This record gives sequence, structure tokens and C-alpha cells, in this order.
Amino acid sequence: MTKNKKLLAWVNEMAELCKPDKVHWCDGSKEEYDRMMDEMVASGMAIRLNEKKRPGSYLFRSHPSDVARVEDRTFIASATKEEAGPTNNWRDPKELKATLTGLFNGSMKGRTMYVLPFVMGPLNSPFSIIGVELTDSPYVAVNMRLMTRMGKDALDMLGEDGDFVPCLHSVGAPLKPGDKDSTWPCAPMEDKYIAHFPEERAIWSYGSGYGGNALLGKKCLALRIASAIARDEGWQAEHMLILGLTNSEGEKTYITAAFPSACGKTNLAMLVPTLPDYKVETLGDDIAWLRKGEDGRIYAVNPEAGFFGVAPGTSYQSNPNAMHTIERDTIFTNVALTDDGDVWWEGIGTPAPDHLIDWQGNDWTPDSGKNAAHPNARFTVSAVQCPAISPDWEKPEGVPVSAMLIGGRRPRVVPLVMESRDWAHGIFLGSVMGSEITAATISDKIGQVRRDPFAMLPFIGYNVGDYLKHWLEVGEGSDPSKLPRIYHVNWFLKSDEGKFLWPGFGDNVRVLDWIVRRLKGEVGAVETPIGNLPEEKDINLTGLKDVDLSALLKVDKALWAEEAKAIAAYYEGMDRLPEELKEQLKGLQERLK
Ligand code: OXD
Ligand code: MN
Repeated sequence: MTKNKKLLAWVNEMAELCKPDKVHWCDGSKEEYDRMMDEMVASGMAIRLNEKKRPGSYLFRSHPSDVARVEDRTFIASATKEEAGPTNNWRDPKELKATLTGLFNGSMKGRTMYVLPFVMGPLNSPFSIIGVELTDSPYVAVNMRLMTRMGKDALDMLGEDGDFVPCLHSVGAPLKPGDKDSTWPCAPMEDKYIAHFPEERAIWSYGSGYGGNALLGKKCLALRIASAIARDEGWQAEHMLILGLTNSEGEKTYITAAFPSACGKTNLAMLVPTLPDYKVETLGDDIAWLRKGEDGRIYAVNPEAGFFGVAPGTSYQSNPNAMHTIERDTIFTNVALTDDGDVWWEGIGTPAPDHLIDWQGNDWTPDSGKNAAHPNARFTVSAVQCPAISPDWEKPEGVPVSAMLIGGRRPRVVPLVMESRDWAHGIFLGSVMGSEITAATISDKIGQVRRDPFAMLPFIGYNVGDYLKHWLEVGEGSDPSKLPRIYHVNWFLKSDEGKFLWPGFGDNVRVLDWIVRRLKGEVGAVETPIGNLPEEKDINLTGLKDVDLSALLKVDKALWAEEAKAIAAYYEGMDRLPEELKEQLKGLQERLK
């Protein structure tokens, strides 16, 4: 256990409030993990997969109402509404604490409270952050063991006097004596609260057992709370993958990329290049903490220890490294179960078997007319199982970043790649990046762009205007030659007939190749009103057929004039938008004339 007084007092206080039957301090060992899995298999919550096909792996099925992060029920309870800004759901911290205290009162009755000490970032690094999650979900406990450095090591690092971010979590389904438990207990939507208290640096999450709502180290701590800490301390917590690209001369370039959810971050992080001269090593697929080093360069650390990836669409063709990573010792959630005890999902690359059990536990055949796996079905797995994991991925100081990629799904308007003119222009591009809405319940939104600044829209723990100012400040007082260059990429351009113009996946290395050669000064660029674009001859298309580079690198001034208008309208809604970004917009409008 621990002698840390603050931790002991807090665990006692929360146990008194939540009233669990038992309190269990997790040591994070494999024995404990196996024991908890055995218990969950016995209770019917987990299904052990076929040892021969998927050794050490389990399947969980969530409640159909609890399948994803719930942005509508995610709250930033900063002191004032202005602090939370226009992109967050704000609640008064005192009122929200009172509501939640009412809900947590007795919420763990009939259950065990698991105490999960965990570290975000490498063990014993001065830059890492310790959290302690209290949860009544054993599913959360086993996932946290894979996604973070959890257990005894974290307690040792905390020591007697160390500080931690308190993370309280309950599925919100207390049991009375004799009640039969559900295999996925959770609370109704209107009672779910994913609450952040940035000033107090605390997280209270009630009612959901799924993903980022419940594994509190990830989106809640490493992005929302960490972004607020980072602003105060002069660093950055970003929704970015980190990869290392080695060329044939053995030179390594570290690249980060911020794409909105479901735009292929895991695929790019684990890319298998189609150009033989390159090798990609993975450092992280979702979150990067960025800090300026003593040499003036920006260094990136992945605070997580595992991957919580979307299963549907992942195949040996789209992401072979992810498929190898999850061949064993993996937790699957909401995928389909095959008759021989393995997993299957849409886009796995093998034809659908004649019979499956779908993600809701029902018989499924190809004629069922519905998905066998939930579109947001997930795998949870330790990062060390990835065959492409970089030897540098746990370096406490991180790796020096040379290029940052940003981008979303833009079927029109935005070219395959453009280099920002300078740091401030890169921040401008990051502030307006996003994806075109292709399927919406409100059909008049189709075709509009959902702007998602640096892919952080649901994850900024404070005012978006201040967040963008913080990005600009990172550049101020820096030697521009040491800062990473910012590139806007777009793998999703379509022809008028609706066909993708770019092959994507492993072929994205062709864009990385241009970027690396550009960083080295080996290739030039065409200056356009929107940024610097490659010359067609400089994109290596060896081995590819029928790629229309002129369409992929087109700058349509009329469409961009429309885009500039849409950006102006978007900026209107931002109360604390830095002047410099308004200047950037004016600059674009001038250049388009
Ligand atoms: C994720 C997300 O799960 O961004 O990583 O939604
Ligand atoms: Mn993400």
C-alpha cells in the first residue's frame, strides 16, 4: 500500500461517499490481471477467446446505450463560463460537485472499489503526471493496466509526499442485496457526467463504463486536464500521434500528426511504407505532450502505454502492424465473435463467416442486414506488442519533432499537402482544420465543415481562443529554424465521381518523403495564396498507376474565396480569438485577390 497521506485520506473519504462493499488496491501485476479476468469470465461479463487463435485475449460487450465518448455529457467546470469558452459544456463547479456528490453517494453499493494508481508518461520522468482512479468497474481496471503504467510502480513514484490527479469513476449502478448484476452496468444517458475541474485538477466521471468516458487517464487527464496544466506551465498536451521515419541513409525524422477522431491516426502511426527506402517506427497513436528542450527544439512524449484503437476497418491490408499487435493479450470490446472463439469485424479483410454472434450477443448471418461489430468497437493492447514500436518511445525527454501534420477529411477544396508559410500561418491552418460533414441527422449541415482546431475540439480543457494564443506563444521567442514545420495534409480528396483521388495508407509515405526532403532543403515548393505546395515532379509515384497529381495539388481560387468566408464566419463565434489569427485570415483574403 502507500504512506501517502493525501491519497489515504482521499480514498477513505471517497469510500465513505460511494459505500462500496470492498476496497481493493491494484498492484498492476499480471497475476492480479489474470485473476480479475477469471472473475469477469465467471460472472459472464467477459468471454475468453480461443487460446489457440487469440491467446490471452477477451471479449466484452457493452450496453447498447454505452458505446462511445459522450460529448454532450462532458463538462468543463472551470470557475467561469468564459474560462471554459465557446467549445465546452460549462457547469458551475460548486453546483456540479453538489449534483455529483448526490449521485456518487452510495453509487458503489454491492461492488468493489478498485484503487488504480497510474502514471501518464514514462515512469520516474519529472514530466510525467500521476493519477489515481477509483472505479467500481473491473473492466476499467484491466484496461487501465494496458493503457497506463498502473499499480505498484506508480505508488512507488508517488512516494509519501507526491501529488496526484484524483479521478473518481463509477458506472452508476449500485446493487441491492440479491440483485443480479448486468454484464455491462451503466446509468441512463441523462445521468451520465464526465466532469472536469481544471482549477482543482480533478476528474469525476459517473454513469458510463466505455472508453474515454471511463479510462480516465486518456482523454480526461492526458488531454483535458493536462492541456490546462500545460497552459499554466508553458508546454502543450495535444491530440497527436508520434512516429519516427528512417530513410535509406539511416537518418531519422520525428513527425507528429493531429487528425480528428476516426481519420486514421493509428494507421499513420503504424504505417508500412510502400517506398522501400523508408521505415516507420511508432511512438504513439493518440496523444503527444510537447515541450521545448534546452536546445530550443520541441520534444514529444507519448503519455500512454497502450493503444485503444477502433477495430472496424483494421486489416492486414490497411494496418498490418496493428493486426500483429492484437494477435494476443488483447481486450476486445463490441466486436463480433466467431463460432471458433475468435473475433471478426467489418473491414477485417476476410469475408464474413456464415454465422457470428454480433456485438449485442445475438446470432448474426450475412443476411442480417446490420453490422456484426459496432462501428466504434475497440481493441485495447499494450504498446510494447507493436512490432513497429520505436526503441525511443519511453525516452523521458521525448523525441525532437521536425514536422507536425494537421488535417481532416476534406473531399474538396484542400490539396493533398501544403506547407505553412511560417509558424503563425501553421497555427492559422490548425485553427480552421476539420472535416466535411458527410452524414448528419440535420441534413442542411451536409457539405459544411466541422472545424476542429488541432483535432482538440472535444479535448481542450479551457477557452479555445486562449488555447490558440498558447500555440502562437510557443512560436514567439523561438528560433524559427528550430521549430517544427507545420504541414496540412488531406488523404481524402475525391473526384467529381466520388472516388478517392489518393490511395492513402502505406502510400502516405510518399507525402512524408516530400516533407522530409523539403525539410532537408532538397526540394523546392510552389508558393500559392494558401501555402507552399509540392511541384508535381517531386512527389514520388514509383509503382503507382493513375494518380491525378494535378487534381490532388490544385488550388481553386474561387473555392478558396468561399472557404475564407466560411472561416470568417467561424471566427465570429470565438470570443477570445487572437488578433494575429484575424490578421492571418486577412492575409489569405489579400493573397486570393
Ligand atoms: C479516441 C478518440 O478514441 O479520439 O482516440 O475518440
Ligand atoms: Mn483520439
